[in-house]
Formats: sequence, C-alpha cells, structure tokens
Amino acid sequence: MEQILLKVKNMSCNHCKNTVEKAVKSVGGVESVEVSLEQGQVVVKGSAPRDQLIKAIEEAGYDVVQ
Ligand SMILES: [Cu+2]
Repeated sequence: MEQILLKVKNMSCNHCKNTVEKAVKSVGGVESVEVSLEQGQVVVKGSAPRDQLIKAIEEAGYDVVQ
C-alpha cells in the first residue's frame, strides 16, 4: 500500500486534526489517515493521488508545505 507524507501548517488543536482527517477521508482511495499535531504531519495510506490530498487539505483551510 502506498504511503504519502504531507507537511501541513497551522494545525494547532484537535479541531484542526479532525477537520484535516475529514478532508483527507473525503478523497477516494484513502485507507487510513494519521495526523500528528506535534510534527505538523499527515500520513495517508491508500491509493489516493497526492495532488488531490493536497487540494482537499488546502480547501479545508490549511497550508501544505510539501
Ligand atoms: Cu485547531
């Protein structure tokens, strides 16, 4: 299974975490998502295309660094 790591800015609390998780899960092909607030990091497993994940997170109001 493919694993995609994204660095996301501005995630500061559990609300942010839930919002980002929800956005990621709305993308087709996502099997699981793990958000680390401490590291500002989102790890997605599945077959979802990276650009669609970035788009979903940005539309939820967060900046993806890489
Ligand atoms: Cu928050």
